[in-house]
Amino acid sequence: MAPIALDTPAEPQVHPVEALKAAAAAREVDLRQFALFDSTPAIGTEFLSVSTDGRPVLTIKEVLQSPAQIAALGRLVSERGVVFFRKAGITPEEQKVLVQSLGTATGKPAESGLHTHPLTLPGSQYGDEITHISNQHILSKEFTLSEHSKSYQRVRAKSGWHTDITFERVPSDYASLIIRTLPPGGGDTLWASAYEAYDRLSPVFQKYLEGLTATHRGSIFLELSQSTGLKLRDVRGHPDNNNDDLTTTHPVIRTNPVTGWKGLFVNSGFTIRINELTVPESDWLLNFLFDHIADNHDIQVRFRWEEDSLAIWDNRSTFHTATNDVGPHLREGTRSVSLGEKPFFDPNSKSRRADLADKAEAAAAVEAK
Ligand SMILES: O=C(O)CCC(=O)C(=O)O
Ligand SMILES: [Fe+2]
Repeated sequence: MAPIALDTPAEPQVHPVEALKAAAAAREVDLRQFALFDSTPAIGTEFLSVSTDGRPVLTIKEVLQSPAQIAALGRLVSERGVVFFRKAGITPEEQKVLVQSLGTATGKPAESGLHTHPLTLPGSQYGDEITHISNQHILSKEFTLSEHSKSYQRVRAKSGWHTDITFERVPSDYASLIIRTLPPGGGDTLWASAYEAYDRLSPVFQKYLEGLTATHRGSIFLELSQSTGLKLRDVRGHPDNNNDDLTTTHPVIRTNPVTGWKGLFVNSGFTIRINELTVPESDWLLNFLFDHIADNHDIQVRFRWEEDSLAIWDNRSTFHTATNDVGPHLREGTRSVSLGEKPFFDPNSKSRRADLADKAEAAAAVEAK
């Protein structure tokens, strides 16, 4: 079966082998020599700001100065889904440099830059390529949540799970977030692994999903544009991200070109339809998959923000959601989103578990010699 790549071009823009070569170069730097821990077996790695066991502390400022460490960090983020730094102390400008360099170092197409959100107002506080995240405003101080709460109301926390900007033809690879105004308590963010969500399905079900494609639409932003009269931005980090219907099609199972692993690529924020199914079948399947992501806390990590914490995630292979439990307190921050390749499914790619098992077996064989 040929790889499923949708819209144009038919072939993936980053060949997995090329991306894996770039990743192999990155492996020369082993970030595991630094003070860190894996948050859960499935997802998340956190770099410590104080070492308790003699391993050196790695700061994100040092990483930004080292092309080899940037490449290694890109690979680590893609493998672990999300990586955290405490006491990061970087500016919104540095967040932009960070995500753009992670993508470039791991082989993203030259045409893919930083995303400009469709509803970013010209002249906005942090420029076009930083999204202002706030529990009191939507995207910009002009849109208060109280005015636009109808489209933004979330009755059940689980409905907040999403992957960023999958309504774009060329969606995101890496993203970074810093919560700069902390509420007195709460406001945690959760991430879930798309690799592990795929691995939890039976082989028959996995195969079935591999043949499907889905429609993604930025409905909430279309509604906001209508209700405010604001024109959508039409060049959004890639020449192909210029459509004003904020609608596109992607494969349901996506290969991450950095790890070569398969992941589930539908999300309750933006995926509206499985194209090959009837509407009731599609609704049933999507609801099952959305629940699969939200209901399994052992494929998730929950992060408690502190002053200067930084999260960096791979949007190709994770889902995330904020926790809306801070009441009247302000919680706000800055997010930068880099664009990657056009999503593709490579039938020769592996699942995370299968690949890790093969690697463990190969390592055991070497040791036994
Ligand atoms: O506020 C948060 O914790 C997450 C917001 C979000 O979805 C994002 O930054 O992409
Ligand atoms: Fe998000």
